[in-house]
Amino acid sequence: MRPLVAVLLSGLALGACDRKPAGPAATGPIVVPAAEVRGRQIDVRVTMKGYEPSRIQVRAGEEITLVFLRGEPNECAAEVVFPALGIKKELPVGKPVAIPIRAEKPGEIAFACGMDMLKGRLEVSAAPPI
Ligand SMILES: [Cu+2]
Repeated sequence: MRPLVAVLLSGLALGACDRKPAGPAATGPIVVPAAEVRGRQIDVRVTMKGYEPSRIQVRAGEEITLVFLRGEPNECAAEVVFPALGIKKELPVGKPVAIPIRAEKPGEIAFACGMDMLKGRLEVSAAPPI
């Protein structure tokens, strides 16, 4: 079921893609204070198309900081929720929000808007052998 949903969603995203700049900071790295970032910074832009990127590859045990930047005022995107991690954050328009995460186990960690309409996921792979 899950792969089918993913294919459908990515098809929708492609169909709606017109690559217009969505205001300030629509491209390039998102800037947040260094003190808010632990480990690898991964930028996620929130647009009417959803989360970009919506699939994020990490390794188990890796420390990452997702930096969300909501680029449009639609209320749908006003918060992001990671149900499995107990994380729920407001995303003010145009203000980057850093969310440090450490995925302990291989698998998937879903995130979504507060209405569960926009969806994304962390794809956590096993840590490489030492
Ligand atoms: Cu929503």
